[in-house]
Amino acid sequence: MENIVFPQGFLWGAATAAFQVEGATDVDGRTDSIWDEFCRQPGKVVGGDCGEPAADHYRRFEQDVAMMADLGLKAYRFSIAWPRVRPDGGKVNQAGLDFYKRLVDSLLAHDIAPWPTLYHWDLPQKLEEVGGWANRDTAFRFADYAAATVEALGDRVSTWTTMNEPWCSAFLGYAGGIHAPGRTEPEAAVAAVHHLLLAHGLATDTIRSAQPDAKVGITLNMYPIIPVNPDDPGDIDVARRLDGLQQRIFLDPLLRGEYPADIVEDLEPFGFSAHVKPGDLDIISAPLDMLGVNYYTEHYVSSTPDGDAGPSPWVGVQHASFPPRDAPITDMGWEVRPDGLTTVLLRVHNDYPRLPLYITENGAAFRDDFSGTGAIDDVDRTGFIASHLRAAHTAIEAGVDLRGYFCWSLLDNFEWAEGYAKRFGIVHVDYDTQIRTPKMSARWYSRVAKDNALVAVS
Ligand code: IFM
Repeated sequence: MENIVFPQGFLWGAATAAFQVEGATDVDGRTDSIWDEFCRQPGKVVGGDCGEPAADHYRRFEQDVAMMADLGLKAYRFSIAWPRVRPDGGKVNQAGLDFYKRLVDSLLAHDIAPWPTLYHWDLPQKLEEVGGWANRDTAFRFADYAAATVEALGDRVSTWTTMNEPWCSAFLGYAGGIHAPGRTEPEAAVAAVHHLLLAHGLATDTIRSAQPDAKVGITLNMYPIIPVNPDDPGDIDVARRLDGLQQRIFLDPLLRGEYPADIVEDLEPFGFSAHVKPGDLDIISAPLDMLGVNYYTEHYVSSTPDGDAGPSPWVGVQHASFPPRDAPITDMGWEVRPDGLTTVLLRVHNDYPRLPLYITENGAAFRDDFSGTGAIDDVDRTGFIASHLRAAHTAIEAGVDLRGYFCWSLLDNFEWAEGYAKRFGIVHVDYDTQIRTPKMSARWYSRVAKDNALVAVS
């Protein structure tokens, strides 16, 4: 095995999200999120499943935290459920906050740093009923929710992430319709982009006012977007547009204080700039302490129509396609492209003002089988993580200020529109018994975390 050692203090963690693992969706005052409502609609989620019981993390968090400690993890990235803390987006619910206090206390007792994300897609359904993220007011409601959460947990939490992957919330949720709330309204999607960013900026200010020494960041999902035919002007233009919609429409306002001009122009037919009010970009571009990068694969795009693919999440681009190439694929159908992680990290490093980076998600769904001995030897997943850690290390050697890695996911969980069919966990969850079984990837990752170095897969 090559000698790949990570910088001293590199943070090794694992990630989950509230709706994907907690279960207990109707206890202690929690009310519906957009995902509870979306799952009830026939045909939206594979198997017709929902966030119940998920991995029952709400009731089993003590066991899960102890397991993380055994694995030697030093940080846990989880999300806080808005509909627990402010059910229906309204009054503060102490019982909801108390759950997160217990979780955070347990983490601290095990010397695991809590890394909460305030929004991982579970908008209170009542707020959706008055427009959701297409409504500017939702950004202010988010700041209220952030204020209540920071007031309750600020004495125990020092690192806050405002949002996870706003691209998914805006484009999959409001244009593609394949995530909650299932809308296929491009105009609403572009409004949502701006309001999610505004919500991030308002919450950042709220957190800093309440807790001046807090570290604040946001997590984006990033992919190299590559034209299938690099000599075809149509493919090149689709790649430009999609890169703009995937990456630059978030990175530029956050880190440069302006939206990319070409994308603003592309989105004019959908009324984008009408949502941007004086002063908004100053709020959105408040300095950050870190940026979270979620990476899974590369996207190859073409301007050639690929049949009736349904409503496009790519506003204004109907015919982008992602043809399969000659590469291994995961159970999600995603190509395994570790080099793309190096590309993404270098891109942020080179094109934007420098700030500490963390890989806040990376991992893979594969089918897992118990061997005769009752173990799960998930060689594919272990190899996936190893190859991506190598790619991350290459970026560090090239000068990228990468400070940590969170594998997705600690536990098998509810994979959104895919239901429970796809397993990303390094720990297997039997959804009938809720028995947890660390897979080979967990045992291997534990050694990596303890050694702060890549170790041989065995
Ligand atoms: O499960 C999701 C997670 O909620 C957000 N990032 C991508 C993961 C895998 O699809």
